[in-house]
Amino acid sequence: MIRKLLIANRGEIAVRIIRACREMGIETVAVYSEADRESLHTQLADEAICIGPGPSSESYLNMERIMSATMVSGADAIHPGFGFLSENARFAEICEQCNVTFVGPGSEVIRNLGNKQIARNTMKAAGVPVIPGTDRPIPDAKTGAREAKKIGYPVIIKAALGGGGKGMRTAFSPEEFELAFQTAQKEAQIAFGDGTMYIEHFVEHPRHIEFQILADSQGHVIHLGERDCSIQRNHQKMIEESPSAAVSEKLRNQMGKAAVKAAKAAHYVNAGTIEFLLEKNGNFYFMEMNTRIQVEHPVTEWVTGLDLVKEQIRIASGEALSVTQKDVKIQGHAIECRINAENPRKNFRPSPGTITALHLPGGQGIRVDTGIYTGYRIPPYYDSMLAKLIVHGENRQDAIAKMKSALGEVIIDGVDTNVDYQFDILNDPDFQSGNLDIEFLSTHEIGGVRINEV
Ligand code: MV4
Repeated sequence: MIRKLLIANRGEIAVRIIRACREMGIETVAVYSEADRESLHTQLADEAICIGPGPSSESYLNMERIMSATMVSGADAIHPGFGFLSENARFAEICEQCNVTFVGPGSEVIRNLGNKQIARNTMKAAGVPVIPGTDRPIPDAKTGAREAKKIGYPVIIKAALGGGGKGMRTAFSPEEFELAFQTAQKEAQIAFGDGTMYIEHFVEHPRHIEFQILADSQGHVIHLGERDCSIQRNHQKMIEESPSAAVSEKLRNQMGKAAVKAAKAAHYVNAGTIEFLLEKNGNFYFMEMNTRIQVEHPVTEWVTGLDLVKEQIRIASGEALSVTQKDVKIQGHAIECRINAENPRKNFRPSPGTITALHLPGGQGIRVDTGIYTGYRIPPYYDSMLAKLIVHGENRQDAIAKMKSALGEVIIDGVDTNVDYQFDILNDPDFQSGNLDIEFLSTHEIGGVRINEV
């Protein structure tokens, strides 16, 4: 039983978690930095504890301070949200040692899935399709070049502790290999303190399709269908939708089965996400597994009718899943647009400042998850996402029309936002026909802006 839960996060996801707890009768403790004294999550929680100065390293990333706040408040559980400490195996381990329920999988599971090469090998052994590549760490460029030739060009060189694109380089020919390897390895060494590398064949123009799974401590594992997250820039997703225009009922069943197999192979418990690359011909491959609740979870909530944060908390309390696989029906179509304080015309430069006027859309089939309000001052320390606008329609076309209408209503004065840019993506003929892949934003001019290839 969880009586009191501490939210080790800020912004809209902290608010989202507080709301789930309130409905479940669980007391909430917010932690906040000095820059978040006036934030919505600080005000909405039953209790709030200041854990340090604005910079994340001195507050939301500081494990000692968060554990102190947990002990002082008497919270019996921690929800880490996303980002910050959410996928930190050491933090989950400290929770375990302190007898605090971590809302997420066990620390060993987080550690093994955090190593992308171990994860790849686990999935391959379990029969989940992986991209042809190396099964063992590649120590140097010379060994790598030999392996790359066997795999076949183009190849992608990845850091074992990578993810989110850091420590990753492509090589389209043997001539490009050595420099690509050295650059990727140096970056990995600096970013993760570990230069362990592996190599895969580089899949060109795939979609990013991820499957939401739920697994309870009794061994039940189900999937909740897919999200298409192909519209992204610099590994930051911009629009997510469920279902994907590229996934038929038959393919959903195939990929869903693989996702459940992947979760079981990892001994996974709680909510998780299996990322796949999907080729035009329907071939799909495991890429990585995320062990946190994700930003884009609301699109899955809307097409399945489930509350994923409540499911996470129930699972962490040792309860069984509230549904079985055959209860899961995908209904209608949901789209999420991330609204960021940034200027697309200035290379998406973040735009902190004060919100001087605000109107957010509403009405049937429209949901806004946010922590902003009129007069809110956006601190410069954290990421630029201000709100998530989520719509639900009977089908993809209806959902697109609803999203365009909703985006058209948004007023956020005082800072630059990507709202108009989002509107222009939804207006694009290729987006509308579902003709998209992970290169979409670098192969289309959106509102006069084309994103440079990374
Ligand atoms: C790939 C790939 C193509 N082929 N692996 C991006 C971050 C990390 N999750 C792995 N990533 C990729 N791995 C092979 N073998 C292309 C990407 C990739 C990507 C994947 C999903 C969404 C956007 C992306 C943008 C660039 C590269």
